[in-house]
Amino acid sequence: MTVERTRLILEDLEQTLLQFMRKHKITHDEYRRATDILISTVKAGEESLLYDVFFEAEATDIGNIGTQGSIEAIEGPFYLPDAPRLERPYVLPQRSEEVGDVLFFRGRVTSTDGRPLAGAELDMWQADAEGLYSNIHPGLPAWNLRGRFHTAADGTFEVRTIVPPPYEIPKNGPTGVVLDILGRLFFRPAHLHVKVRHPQYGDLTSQLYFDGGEYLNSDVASAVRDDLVAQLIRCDNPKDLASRGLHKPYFEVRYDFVLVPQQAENLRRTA
Ligand code: MBD
Ligand code: FE
Repeated sequence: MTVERTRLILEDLEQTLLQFMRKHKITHDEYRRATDILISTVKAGEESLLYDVFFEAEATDIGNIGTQGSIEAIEGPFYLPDAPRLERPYVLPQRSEEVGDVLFFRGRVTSTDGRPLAGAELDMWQADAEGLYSNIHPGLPAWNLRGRFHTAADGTFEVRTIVPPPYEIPKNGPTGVVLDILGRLFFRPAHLHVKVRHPQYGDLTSQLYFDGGEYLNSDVASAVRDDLVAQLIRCDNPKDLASRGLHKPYFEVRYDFVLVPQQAENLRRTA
């Protein structure tokens, strides 16, 4: 982002908001209420939640225009860098009795020209069965259900985790207060977050939803896109269970990522 562009956008934002204030004859009390709400998001530990729920999907849609690769999804407020690096066979860090159905997430990472990408890093994070994110919400082990791992020589990956539940926005915080005033639903459909990285390619922030799941059509963050909805397949075949060493039915979800070479990505973004 150049200094010129930053100035242009800030000036337009200023003019747009001043016009909006005149249009609604915003009083000083109303002005102060607005700044109080914005300040209280930080005090409530909802640093980015309010903004991501209302505005992040628009930015990803704009960024996805004309891409040759997999579309981006909203990052949301709960990504943290430096998650644990996992060893094969990959299993997201979890408690010994982690609640939730076992899920194998697998797929392949390729370049836009179809070549499989070995050594691409996947950086995953998700909610536990109660809808809580580790290192954000209290009461969970550090880095629970967060981890980084790599694709194999043929570009494939597989990681074991649990099927996440839908996520409910906290009712008592400032984001909840705003949603309540607007009469909105508080839910996001169940989802997996993942960033995909490779040195010669642009980073991709994705998020996968499950076909047939609740709230796909009423996401409070308006962030579900058809390309991000994957089939959740239930597996109860005794042979598969035995080969996985499992005694209960489990689930599989498959998603293939297409990364755009860095040079082509830079050209598109500045076009
Ligand atoms: C989430 O888990 C999330 O991904 C977003 C965008 C907002 C709130 C919670
Ligand atoms: Fe999330």
